[in-house]
Amino acid sequence: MLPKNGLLNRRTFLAGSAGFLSTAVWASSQKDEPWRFTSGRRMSPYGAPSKYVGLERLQIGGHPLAPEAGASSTPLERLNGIITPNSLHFERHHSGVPDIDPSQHRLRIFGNVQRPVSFGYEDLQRYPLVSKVLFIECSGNSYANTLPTALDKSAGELNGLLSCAEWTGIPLRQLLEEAGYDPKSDWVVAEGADAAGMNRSVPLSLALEDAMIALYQNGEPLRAEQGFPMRLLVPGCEGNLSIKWLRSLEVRKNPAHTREETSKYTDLLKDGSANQFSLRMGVKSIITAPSGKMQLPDHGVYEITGLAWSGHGAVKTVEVSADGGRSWRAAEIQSEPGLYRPTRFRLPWRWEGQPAVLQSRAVDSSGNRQPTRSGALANAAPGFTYHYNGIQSWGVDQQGRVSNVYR
Ligand SMILES: Nc1nc2c(c(=O)[nH]1)N[C@H]1C(S)=C(S)[C@@H](COP(=O)(O)O)O[C@H]1N2
Ligand SMILES: [Mo]
Repeated sequence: MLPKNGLLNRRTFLAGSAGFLSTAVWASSQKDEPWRFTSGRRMSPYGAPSKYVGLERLQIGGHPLAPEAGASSTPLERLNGIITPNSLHFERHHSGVPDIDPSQHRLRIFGNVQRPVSFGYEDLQRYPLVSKVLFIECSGNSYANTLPTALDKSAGELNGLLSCAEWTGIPLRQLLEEAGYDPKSDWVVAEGADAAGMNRSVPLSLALEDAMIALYQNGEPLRAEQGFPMRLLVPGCEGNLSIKWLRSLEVRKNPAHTREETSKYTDLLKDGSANQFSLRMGVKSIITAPSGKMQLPDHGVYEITGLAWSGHGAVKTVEVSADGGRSWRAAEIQSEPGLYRPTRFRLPWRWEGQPAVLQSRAVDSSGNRQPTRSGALANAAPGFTYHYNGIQSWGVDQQGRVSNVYR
């Protein structure tokens, strides 16, 4: 009756068969619930997680000579749903987090425009704003899985340069139109106000299509780490393009060929050539539970769950395997699909001590399929680290210990 791979019908949980979850027991004692008998603490100006929930960004740390330059990742395995709380959004800073006084910050639009313009923070608040739920993924995300041996790390440590928020801001098109952009130009060069002066060339077509100047993140003003007072967001594209602490936009005929699009964030191929401006992030999915470094407590039914996203559209399907890719079953897509919006997928699985390799693979609305690890690395030069979207495999041994493996 039970399929050998343990994958169950996605409606099994709903069917509510008695005793299915062996964790349910009857406890009648009340004496261990002191909080029922005295008032709790009073209100607080800014909320914090329960002290029983220790949530932290992972791998916080940077360059040995300049520790403020580095990255921290989202603990994907500790979260659920699709939204990343602002305090846990991953960070990537090339020169640390600047402390910008919004009253002294301006956004300038110049170059091939009829009227160079500049906006203060307060000016931008007066525009009609739009909200979008979008992922940001660093193109260096999951690079550890391109290394020759699989590292024993958690889902967040390996793949947590990915976060998702509801961003609210002004469509960039509106500001470019106000400046009177030259339609014969092809690029907009965006620059940040951090000491790195990070700058990137954005195709004008993308800038006009759906890029935005974000002012709010999950309802509150942007966090300093995410670019306060304002950042560029180019949906679906590598995080590096979404310039934080945005101070200028120059409309130009040609790209600027900045450091971040020549020596970095390009894809070096086996034949010695390199792809430049490979901006969209490939279709990808990650099982967040059960996942690396976890321990399954007992035999029984588990929900396999994770996140899927694509820079080429919406996620269409996610399939899950428990036998390293020999057999697959469609997972339930739980969140409403949307462009560049991650989806949460779920599938019940029964584990009775059998060794297993858990995998997920996604297909997006443009027909792209997430490749296997070897497929994703097929054309890449050795040591290549950007835009890796191969299938993540989690091995489960007979003792229920889960770890990163290659298949
Ligand atoms: N000005 C500026 N913008 C920047 C960066 C930076 O260091 N400086 N880092 C980029 C990179 S590489 C990424 S992946 C994203 C990360 O955004 P986050 O820190 O909000 O997650 O911001 C991008 N924008
Ligand atoms: Mo990045």
